[in-house]
Amino acid sequence: MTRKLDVGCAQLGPISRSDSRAEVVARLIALLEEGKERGCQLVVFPELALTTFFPRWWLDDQDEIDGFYERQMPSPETQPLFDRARELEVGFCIGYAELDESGPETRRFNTSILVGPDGRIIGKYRKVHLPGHSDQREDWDFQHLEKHYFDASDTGFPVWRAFGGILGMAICNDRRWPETYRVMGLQGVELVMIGYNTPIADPEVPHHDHLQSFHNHIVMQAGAYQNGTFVIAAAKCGQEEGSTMLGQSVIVAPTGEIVAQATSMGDELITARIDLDICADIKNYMFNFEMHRQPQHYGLIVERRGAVPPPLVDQGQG
Ligand code: CDT
Repeated sequence: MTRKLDVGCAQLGPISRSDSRAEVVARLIALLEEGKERGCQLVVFPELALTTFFPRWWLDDQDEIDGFYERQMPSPETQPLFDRARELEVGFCIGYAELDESGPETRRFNTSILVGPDGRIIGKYRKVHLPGHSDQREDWDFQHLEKHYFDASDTGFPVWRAFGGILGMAICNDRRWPETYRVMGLQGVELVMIGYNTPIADPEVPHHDHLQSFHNHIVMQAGAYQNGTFVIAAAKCGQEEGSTMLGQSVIVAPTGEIVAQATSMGDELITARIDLDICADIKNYMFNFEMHRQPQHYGLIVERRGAVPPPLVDQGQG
């Protein structure tokens, strides 16, 4: 049985604060339909793909805040996307803000789901690495308030057998952390689906703004290679409410090579035929975990959170 999969990475241009779900869902369906025309079996959409990237603002109006979250998935507004996926027999992965009222306390997550070609949800992932800050920074043009708007993940990094392979998800800042890929790599992941919203201007380190694209790609190329997995990463990009968001969505091979890359700063579908069997070239050789890993030396990775340098000692003259 062949394990070749035709995949699409659906980059999205800006979404305005005032855009309705219906307007956004129409754009997603257009990309899904283009994916079908181009032979895709699976299309990956960005993080928080249904709304503008609202964590850039400290908002006071609770009704407006709640309006950025989904209380159910699919909802009446998003159902057309699921229906179209089922009609086209194209699966998808999509990120959204999730409001979970199933327990005693309301919880809010930065979430993504994997949907099969039958329109049914296969798996759900809730973002582990929430970047930015939780306090208001009034003097910044754009803040990064994910720690304010979202709760910590309770999913970890699961993987699912789907589309003939082993698939996992990560969301934006997760892609910068080697642990993200390695935890899935240890479950044999062959395709990691990522959505991202990365503002180019970072008020903490403005002298790094010119490195955003370099950092974006280097982390995913390394994660792919070191774990022998494909990566599909879809950006929400362009001038969104005055904030310039990074584009350059990519599909990365297990060798670390970029096999497709978006060239616009708007809605754009890039595609590739990926052969999941080539993951084994890496998994069975250079990064053969069973043969070469030495976990007895890696304890600090899970025991310690922050770096603790050794104490300063007088090293004498000799
Ligand atoms: N959405 C998201 O996770 N964005 C972050 C920006 C971090 S700047 C505080 C990213 O890693 O791209």
